[in-house]
Parts: sequence; structure tokens; C-alpha cells
Amino acid sequence: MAILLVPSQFASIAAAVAAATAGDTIHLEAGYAGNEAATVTVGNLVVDGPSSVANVTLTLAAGVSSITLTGGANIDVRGNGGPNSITGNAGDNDLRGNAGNDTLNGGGPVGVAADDDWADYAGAGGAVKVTLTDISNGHTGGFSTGADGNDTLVDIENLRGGDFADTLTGNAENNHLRGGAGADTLIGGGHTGGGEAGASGDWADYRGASGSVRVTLTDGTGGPTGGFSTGADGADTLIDIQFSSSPRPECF
Ligand SMILES: [Ca+2]
Ligand SMILES: [Ca+2]
Ligand SMILES: [Ca+2]
Repeated sequence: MAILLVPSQFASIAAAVAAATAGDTIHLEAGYAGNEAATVTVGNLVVDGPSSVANVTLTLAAGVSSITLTGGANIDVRGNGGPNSITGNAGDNDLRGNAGNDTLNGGGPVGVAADDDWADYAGAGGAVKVTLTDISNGHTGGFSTGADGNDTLVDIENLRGGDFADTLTGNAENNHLRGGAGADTLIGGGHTGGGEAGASGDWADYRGASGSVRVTLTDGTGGPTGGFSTGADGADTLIDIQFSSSPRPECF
């Protein structure tokens, strides 16, 4: 259970991983520059670091099933084709389990703006259906079915679909829903009978569209609000959405 220091002992996460064994901790120090994509070849690794760390993506090599992030570093994780347990930290984490029945845990408290986590299904081989559920025992939940396995989601705020006709459903928290290509159904959730806690609400996120998109929100007639999109990101159906696109830099 060694603790490997980056950059004072190892110049990069990749160099530390090469020296690590299962269960070790890689600690990112204040001088670590970030901007690294590294492959994780050891199991049960813990990667700890401060909130100043950004633009780091870790990919689990084949056969590596789990990783845990601690601290506040903004680190994204990509799983492999097997079942993965990926646990984020108090920073912003984009977690993509890929195929297999994965557990994606955003980490950190729900409803805190500094901890904005995505369950990411970009690259899925077919449609996915992802649903977030409300707080129970202090944590939000969720699950996915479809082309990327049956995942379990914990403390995830935002959902990104793939290139097919995905169904993404938020919960009573403020959610960003990015359908991507394909005729998606985006359901904000949490709005029956009035507004949602917090000042923002739910976003249909078209930031990755390859061309222009036209989004129309319609009034609710005794039920949830509606809406639809046309253009470069497919013909989406929008339900309980308050905003489209997004100015927030953590939504990419
Ligand atoms: Ca996986
Ligand atoms: Ca997080
Ligand atoms: Ca919501």
C-alpha cells in the first residue's frame, strides 16, 4: 500500500502507475501540471489530488476492474469491456464505464456546484436508457440498460448518451442531459407540480452538435412541459426541460 508522489517522486501519473502495485495510492501534489491521459494497469488504485488538477483522463486497462479517486482533482475515467467499479471524488468527474455492468459513483455531495459529475455513454454500440433517481440515504441513485450494460449510478448529476436513440432521464436535482446524435428522449425529471430546488433546472445540452440545432420548448398543459429539437443532433423529444444548450464550461 505504497504512496507514490507525483511529481516529486514520479514525473507523471503514467510513470507512477508503472511503479505501482495493486492497492497503492498515487498522490498528485500541488506542482502536478495535469493535462495527462494515462492507462491504469494495476487494480484497486487510489488517485488522490487537489482541485487544481484538471484535464486528466485515466483509462482502465483490460483486466483492471476498479479505481477510486479521492480529494478534489478533476479527473475523468474510462472503463474497459468488463465490469468496472469507478468511484469519483469531490471534483468534476466524467465517468464512462463502457461495456460491462459497471458501477459509476460520482463521489462528493449531491447539490454542490463544485462537484458536477457525468455518466458518459459516448461510444456505446447502440441505444442506452439511463435513469437517475432521487436522494435516498444521502445519495442519489440511477441505472442504465441497453448497449453499454446494466450500470449502477451513484451521485451522478448529468448524463451523456451516444450516437443512437437514447433515453436520458434526470431526477429532482439540476441535470444536464446531452443526447448526442440520434433521436433522443431527454426527460429532466423532478418538475411535476412546480419548480425544482435550486436556481437552474434541467438542461438539454447540444454542445457537441456538428451543426446548427433548433430547439423548441412547449408549455405543459396540465402536465410536464414538452419540446423538440431538429438539426444536426437528431430529432429529440424534450420533457420537463427548462433550458437548452449550456454555457457551463464543465459541459463539453
Ligand atoms: Ca466497463
Ligand atoms: Ca465528483
Ligand atoms: Ca431534474
